[in-house]
Amino acid sequence: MPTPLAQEIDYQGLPAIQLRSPDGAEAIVLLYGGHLVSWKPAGGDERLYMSDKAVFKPGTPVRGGVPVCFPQFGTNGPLPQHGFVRTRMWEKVAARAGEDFAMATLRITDNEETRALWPHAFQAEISIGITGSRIDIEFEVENTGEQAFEFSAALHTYLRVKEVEEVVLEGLRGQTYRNLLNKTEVEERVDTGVGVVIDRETTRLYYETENPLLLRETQRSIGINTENMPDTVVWNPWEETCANISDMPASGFRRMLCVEAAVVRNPVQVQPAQSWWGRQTLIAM
Ligand code: TA6
Repeated sequence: MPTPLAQEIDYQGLPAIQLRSPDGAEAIVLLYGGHLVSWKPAGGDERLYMSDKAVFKPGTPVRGGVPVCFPQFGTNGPLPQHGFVRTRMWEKVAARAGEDFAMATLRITDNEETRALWPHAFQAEISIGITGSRIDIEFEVENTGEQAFEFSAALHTYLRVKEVEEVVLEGLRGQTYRNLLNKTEVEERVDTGVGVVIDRETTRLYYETENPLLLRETQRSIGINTENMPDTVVWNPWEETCANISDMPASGFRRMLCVEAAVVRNPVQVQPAQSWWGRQTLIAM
């Protein structure tokens, strides 16, 4: 039986926590960004995409894994794209391995720098829990100030796939989505396909999606469940946009599909001393 562990390591020059549950599931989360960079279910291969050209330097978002987007998703507001917590250091709150799991919790709190961008007192935590073929990624936000605030957020999960043209994302049929590629007007459609296939640049915000979603590959699948994160973003840059992303190899778009648990359409409001949480669960099959 593999030795369970929850230990601090160096990952690409950055402090990180490595988790291993007794059944052999493994994960690595960076203190930078509270960013999950690796997940291997028990007895399985890596299931998160990480770009070969990812930059591991404070200030630059890491291309792959699970970036935490908060308190703004995308460019929909005055903040930097996807907010500011993905490019800041978090601190370790807890990390342990038990009889059938391993888990870590990391925290980020407002400071002078964040208040200059977003004038609110907050505490946010990311908790990663692994066991067997399952990973739970839970994001919690507490309002520690005296004024209510509003935010949008996403767990911008980059799933690793063998060949993106061979995958089908099931569970979105009949759901309304907004095509975010159309920047000039709001273009909303209802998905009528049996499954979403990726054969072009795709950036869709699906509203209020249902559980579970299933990302099916030829030989394997991933089940995706969310709680309190009602929207789902599906992103693949495809060839041309990928060629313009400096931290992604030219063929990188073939090895990934982002299926993001998000709360975007109706931003979350948090009153003073109240908190909110959302979760994405992945099950490897
Ligand atoms: O979630 C989809 C998206 O907002 C895309 O529009 C694309 O820009 C992507 O995220 C990556 O964003 P990033 O800032 O990490 O390059």
